[in-house]
Amino acid sequence: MLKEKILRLLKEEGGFFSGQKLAERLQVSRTAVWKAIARLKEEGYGIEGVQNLGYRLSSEDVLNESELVHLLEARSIPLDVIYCSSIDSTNRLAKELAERGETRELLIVSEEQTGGRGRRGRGWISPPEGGIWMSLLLFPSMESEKISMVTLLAALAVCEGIRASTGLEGTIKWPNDILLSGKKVSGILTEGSLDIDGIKYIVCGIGINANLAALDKSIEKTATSILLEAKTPCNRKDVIGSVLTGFLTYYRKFLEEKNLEFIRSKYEKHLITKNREVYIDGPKGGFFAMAQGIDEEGALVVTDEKGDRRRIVSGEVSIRGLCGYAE
Ligand code: BTX
Repeated sequence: MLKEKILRLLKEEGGFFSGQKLAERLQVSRTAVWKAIARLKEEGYGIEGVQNLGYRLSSEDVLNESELVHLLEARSIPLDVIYCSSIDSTNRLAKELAERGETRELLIVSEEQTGGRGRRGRGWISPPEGGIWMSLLLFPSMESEKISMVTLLAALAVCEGIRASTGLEGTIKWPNDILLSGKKVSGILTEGSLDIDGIKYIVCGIGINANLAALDKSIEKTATSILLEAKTPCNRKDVIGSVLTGFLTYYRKFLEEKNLEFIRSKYEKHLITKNREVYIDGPKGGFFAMAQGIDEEGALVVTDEKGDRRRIVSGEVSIRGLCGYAE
């Protein structure tokens, strides 16, 4: 297609490419070039047009199927891609596809989610333009008790991926939140489906507030975005590529090792809860404790007020002095 050819030439050129030269090179009229440029702009590519100089690609922070396929090829990431401009929830779609017989490992990315999901029935606000809302559909051969450990692998990969692609140092709030300056920039929701033989599939959903210039009123005190922290937009494809590369490396190793010992010290290095007083709100009531670290199964290890060591496998953990004691 003409617009793809123009995009490739603009990417290769780096600087300005005159409309006349583009038309000659591609043997089309200048009107056709102009129309194709207009379509690329509609798709979100930043294209600057300057009289006597021509066109220049000023921003290519666009997620679409061909950009994502190219990204995965360039990074040798062996996943098939589904891209949606808008969907209720990428996790929901991944599960629907698996239930309908999908057998490929998939990456599903949407520019917007209208019904993004968090844990325990909570929502995940996923506006268009600037977010990274994605799910991985995977078919691991492992015991069902290990599904929640995948969340910890993803949290570490997100934290490290954000640092590799933007330089920002994040922290992890056990088990599934990634924070920048103490505010939530990313959340992870891992879901699984079981049958009598074990795990049928898992879906690991990752939401990252990447280039969101403003946050919904309901979360503005507790959440942030890469753009707000770095004061400059990130390249979302770089972030996705770094996160996926890290995640798949950890995930494959985890399938061999079958526990989290190999990431424990790295995870703990980013763990904001470590050596902090926390409040654990569990199904049997809440209590205060000092958080130590994680064990090889991904449980949070704490010492309670009586000095007893306890393993927390589920429940909400909040940290004194960080967004109050609320979730
Ligand atoms: P969570 O239950 O730990 O966090 C949900 C809570 O986080 C909400 O109740 C709200 O307070 C807050 N919140 C909502 N939206 C945002 C946001 N954009 N940024 C920061 N805080 C927010 C976390 O659940 C798991 C989130 C997974 C999201 C991904 S996106 C792709 C995939 N598809 C899908 O539907 N969910 C996952």
